[in-house]
Amino acid sequence: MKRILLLLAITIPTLAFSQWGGGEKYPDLKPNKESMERFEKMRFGVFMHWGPSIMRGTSSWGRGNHPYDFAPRVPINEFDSLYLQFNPVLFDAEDWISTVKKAGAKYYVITTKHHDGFCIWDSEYTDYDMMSTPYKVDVLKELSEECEKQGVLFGTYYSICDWHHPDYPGRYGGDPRPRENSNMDEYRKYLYNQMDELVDKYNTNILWFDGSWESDWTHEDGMDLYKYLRDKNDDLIINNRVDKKQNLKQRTEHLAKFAGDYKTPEQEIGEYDNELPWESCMTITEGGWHFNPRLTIKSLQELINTLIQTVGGGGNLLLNIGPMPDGRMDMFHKKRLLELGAWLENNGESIYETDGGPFKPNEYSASTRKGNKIYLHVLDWPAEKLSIPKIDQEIVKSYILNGEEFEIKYKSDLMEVSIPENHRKSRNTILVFEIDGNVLDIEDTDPAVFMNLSSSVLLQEPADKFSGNGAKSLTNKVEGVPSNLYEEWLGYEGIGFEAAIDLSTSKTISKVIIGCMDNQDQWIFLPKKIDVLVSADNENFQSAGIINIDLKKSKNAVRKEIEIPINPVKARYVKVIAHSIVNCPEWHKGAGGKAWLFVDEVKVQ
Ligand code: FHN
Repeated sequence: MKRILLLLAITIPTLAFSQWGGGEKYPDLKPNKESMERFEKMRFGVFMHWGPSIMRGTSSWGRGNHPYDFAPRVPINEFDSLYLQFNPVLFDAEDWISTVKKAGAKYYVITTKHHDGFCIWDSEYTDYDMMSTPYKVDVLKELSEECEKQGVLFGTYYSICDWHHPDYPGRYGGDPRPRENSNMDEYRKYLYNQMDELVDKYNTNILWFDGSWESDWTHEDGMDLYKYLRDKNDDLIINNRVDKKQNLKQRTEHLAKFAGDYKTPEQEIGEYDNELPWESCMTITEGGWHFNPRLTIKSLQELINTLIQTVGGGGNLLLNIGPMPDGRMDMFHKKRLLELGAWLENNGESIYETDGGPFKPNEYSASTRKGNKIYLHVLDWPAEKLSIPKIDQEIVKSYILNGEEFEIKYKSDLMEVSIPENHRKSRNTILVFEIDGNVLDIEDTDPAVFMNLSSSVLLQEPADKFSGNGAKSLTNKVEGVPSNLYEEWLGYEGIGFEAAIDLSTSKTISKVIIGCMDNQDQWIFLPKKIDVLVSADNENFQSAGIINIDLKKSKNAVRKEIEIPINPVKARYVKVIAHSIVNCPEWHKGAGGKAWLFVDEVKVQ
């Protein structure tokens, strides 16, 4: 254990909870408080990815002979000529923005220039823009004016990397142009000139940067650009992708170093954080940012759950759709957005202007709060009784939003609530707790959980220091993160893990998933094997599934969801045995010493 504690002392830097903003070069340049508060209160925006690449059913990633199977390979000359056929004659800015508004979104971000370099506005600095297409309309101008007219906050996505521009050095898709012909200083001038256009002529409020990961753009560039923009217009909101390290979900430990006003987890719900602003950008389809008719659209339920768990975590949701080559919105995307808007029409008070918590999100619940009200969103009722961590403040009223009052049974440190099935709302039931005071004074607490959903019998006690939330860690639907060894994880030194889960009733099981950590720098390794056994009586168990895991060197600290496939079997008790490698391998710096096994969250499906 000393080794682990020693490493923890050395390797986890002190957290500098300063604001973001200009980064280490401009430490006094803080985000604009008013702009950020207004942005965070909006909670929901619509994102759009649109450009000539969609005529080949792809995005910038389809340009050239690239290594990715997710995008077709369009020869560079053909790709760079698509704009000559791009003629969205059915484009209608009024329809786009009124749909965004009816969706309940309060802000809007559109790709003005993606990695392929094509500009959807009339730029003075290039002919590779909308005015060179057969359509010859400055669509960005129309969208900006329409947002102004309809009271939707207008934002602009801009890719720093530009695989088309002759002065940008980065090359993609086997682009044969010699890097020596490029000139990054000249490209920076081009970029700054286009910033002037987007800010001064198109009145953007949000600079949503992307594509800063390539080495030609430096940390210094990111901080300088942030400073330049804020000097131009102090009200601007600028995301963290203006600088490096933008793909770190939780950049807490980099707060004082990098520039940016908010975090931008992508295609996932960001970690619970009511302190630092963050926004999850997600696609309305199963993957794919630009229009691609082959992609499945997500269900309304999934989108509502995503919105609730994002806002319940203290973040904004930026939901992306990809309009079609002819300028119309895909009718299915539009329908889904309007359905989401109808739900927000009735339930928006539990979303807009709220903070996340105090009950942290999990798979079937999340909470938001504002004024004297807590809104507990229950997304699913896998059992009758919901047990909620008791709060200190007195609850003066409790009712279903737009529904009946309900009773609370107080039990030691829990509040127990059961809502008759016929009173539960479809989509999700929102329980409102009114207190006598300000809900922001309430400490963040554990999530609400269902009684007897699965009381796990932990057969193997974890190490004292890494005992997470005890047995609850296995079934409270809260997932541990690699950056925090303490909160949720159960740690085992030199020994395996074993637990039996009581499903409370006999259920058909087809899959078991266990969360493990691979963090070899901290002596933490994945298990070498996992057995799953099932039983009807918690006495006689028989094997239901097994998986062997090859030991691989890894530099990263990651959470691994290990799935053990099961031939569907009915059982009430599920025993999971994760076999540790026991000793660190000979190639490891702790060769021969005891290896750790960290587990958390056993999901039985
Ligand atoms: O490569 C882009 C992708 O096309 C899309 O624009 C997303 C949206 O944030 N950003 C990059 C991938 O991380």
